[in-house]
Amino acid sequence: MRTGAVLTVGGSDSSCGAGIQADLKTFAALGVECACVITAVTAQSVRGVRGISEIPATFVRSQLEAVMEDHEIEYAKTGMLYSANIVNIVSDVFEENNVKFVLDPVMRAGTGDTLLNQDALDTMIKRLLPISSVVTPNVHEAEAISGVKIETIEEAREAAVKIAELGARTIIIKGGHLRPQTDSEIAADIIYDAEKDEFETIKSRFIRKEHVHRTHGAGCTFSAALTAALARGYALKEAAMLAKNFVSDAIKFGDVFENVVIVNQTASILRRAYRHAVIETMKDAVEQLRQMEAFRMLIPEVGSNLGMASEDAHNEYDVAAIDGRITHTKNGFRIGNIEFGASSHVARAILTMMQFNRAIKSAINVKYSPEIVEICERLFVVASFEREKEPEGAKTMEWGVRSAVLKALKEHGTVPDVIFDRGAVGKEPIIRIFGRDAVEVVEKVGRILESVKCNESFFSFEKAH
Ligand code: PXL
Repeated sequence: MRTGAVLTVGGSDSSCGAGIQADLKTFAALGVECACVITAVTAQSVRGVRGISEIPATFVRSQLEAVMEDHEIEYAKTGMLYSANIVNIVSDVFEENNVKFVLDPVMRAGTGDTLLNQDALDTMIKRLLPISSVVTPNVHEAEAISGVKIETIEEAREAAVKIAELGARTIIIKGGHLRPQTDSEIAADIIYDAEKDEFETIKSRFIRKEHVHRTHGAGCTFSAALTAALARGYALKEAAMLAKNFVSDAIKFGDVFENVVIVNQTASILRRAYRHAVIETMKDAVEQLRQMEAFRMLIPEVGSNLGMASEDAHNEYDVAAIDGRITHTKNGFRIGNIEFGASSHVARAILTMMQFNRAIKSAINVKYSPEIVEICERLFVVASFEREKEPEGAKTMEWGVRSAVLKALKEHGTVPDVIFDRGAVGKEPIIRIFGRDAVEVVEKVGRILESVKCNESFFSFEKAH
């Protein structure tokens, strides 16, 4: 039994932004099983291609045969094919096995370096174009294939018709390079269905980034996402829309390096997954907290807040917390809704802690009393800071948490579970309990409350308040 998979045939990009690496990251992000066949290995940095080592065409065939032994190819894509020999081998194998595929007619890297020899282009047009399901040239590639100079959307359509005359069934001309010509804020991808003689246009906003001249990996990412969507059973227009959204996110989340956006295929999907996981964990933690009636005793005047940061957190908006905090009611306490960006204090305490141990992503603030500190000291690693020593202009959470963590690291070799301060004029003293996630933090609260129950002196404290 062979398993289904999508296949990419292309070159290795040592910078990992484009090529086979971009394809595999895209396939992984979209959750499709995959296989890959390497045609050439490039040595490249963001500045350019230093060298290319071609894989012998016979070995490209071996790779294709090995892949087909295990996998039913649901859909394939081709990227950098480099030589006419390789184009011929890929054409032979795809023909023999009736492989449906997206032809991404990669010719040059963004730096201008050649990734397809001239005779290979001729062979690609002659042999691969007519058996492809979709061909996805950018403006430059469409010009090279069709011979039509493209400066307007009308000229892009004219080129698409020419490419169809060469045998292509469906042509998607990507509009990403058209802006300098059209000076428009809209990027339009043109889809031409040759059989129906119909055009569609997918419009989207250009993504603006400061000081950016170009992107690296966008073309490969688009064709890989398109291939995955087609394999999954999307109709062509919807597959193209998915691919377009996917590549837009990959550009938005890409890092800028030397004025080039290195697209990031996984950040957007991971961000959503991380945030979803945080909300689920927060819900569990809140449910557990609700069961702890005695938690009422631990709510400070300012209210309590429970927060948890997302794995990829950069700022307070990446930390979920309780909107409106946890506050006293007549007979118990009330917990607001869970929302990202709902806390400033607890969020900043967590973000500061994460600078020392990225795994500690959650905290709650509770009422200070010497008795609770004593219980914490029996159960956990505890550190403190003194507001009186805070330097002028410092932010309390950042400075306080930082100095307490540094003390704990020095004394215990680990970040603390608990950080307290005794307050100052107009500032309520607070205890903060940290943990890897919100459930662990609430479990720590539970352990404190268990100890409180066994602690006579605390009951007198409770009565007194
Ligand atoms: O983006 C086209 C491309 C395809 N394949 C490889 C590449 C590039 C661009 O740099 O390096 C291997």
